[in-house]
Amino acid sequence: MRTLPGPVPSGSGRPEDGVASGRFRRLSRKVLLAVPAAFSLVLAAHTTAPVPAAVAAGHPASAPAAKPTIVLSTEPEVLETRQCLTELPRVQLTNTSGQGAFADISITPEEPLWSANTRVSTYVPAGSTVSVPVQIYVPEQTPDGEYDLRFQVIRSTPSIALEPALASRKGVVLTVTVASAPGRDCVPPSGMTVTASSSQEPFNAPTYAIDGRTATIWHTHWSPDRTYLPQWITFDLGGTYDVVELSYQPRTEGNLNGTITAYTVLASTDGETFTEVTSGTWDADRTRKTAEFHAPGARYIRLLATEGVSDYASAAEIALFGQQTSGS
Ligand SMILES: [Ca+2]
Repeated sequence: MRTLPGPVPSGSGRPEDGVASGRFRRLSRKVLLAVPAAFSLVLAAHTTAPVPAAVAAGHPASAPAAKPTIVLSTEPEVLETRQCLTELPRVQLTNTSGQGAFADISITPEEPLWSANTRVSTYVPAGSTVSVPVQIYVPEQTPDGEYDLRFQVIRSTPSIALEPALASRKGVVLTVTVASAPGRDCVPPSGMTVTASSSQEPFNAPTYAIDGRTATIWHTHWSPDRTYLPQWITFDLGGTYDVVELSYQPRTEGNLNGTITAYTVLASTDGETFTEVTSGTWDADRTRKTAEFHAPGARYIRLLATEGVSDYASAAEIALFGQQTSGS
């Protein structure tokens, strides 16, 4: 056990700064790694030291450095979505102290919502905010309603200051409101079959466009030889629907290759004769795109990419919306 050297930070003016300012002694890294996270928080409670007189009097120069203090928030603060969509909210970690820290954050969506990443580990520099995107998927069977998406600090190195730690153990909750739109039910991905005119098998197969994960993508063939646009991806809906909307989530990891920038949507009743129902352009970025149209009684929907980044087509997620027709 040792007392941290160095000056106390100037602080952000938050109420917790008084807690963080030099009242704690740091546990050794060895001890921190040897005890469960919850216990380390308790230990922190027993390693507090009196506030140095200089700090209490507003003269921080002679005080030890503050323990890391991490405050959680979300962006956005509330989230509205629909069934079959993948959302990418962000959890923000603000370190209000003068000491950097590694933090492990747990991500717990209320069922049936689920997340492809349930933990995030990141380094948060002193006095900084780190914003980390997470994936949330709303499955097809999700009833309309409000759901909690909870973020909690489950461990930090060094351990975080006591009172903010308790707040972090409780966590921060992002309220996710799921509300279907009239006439725009999600066409269930579980009933779909997906094919494409070109795909890089097996890792970028067409089915990765409907698996609820943005990290998995359909991508046109790129190695060892490549194909060029136009190329298509076609959804056999497994039934007959009046389809009115297609949602397109481009890949999100930073590489925009294949992001579709010009498209045509076609519909078919037999999978052989396709009729155009709309066409348009999308921006070459990672934000989710929408195409609206009216394809009554469709069994098949085809997204034809006519232009895309680097003359490829790719998709992290595609969802279709409409109403099932009688007799299908
Ligand atoms: Ca995917």
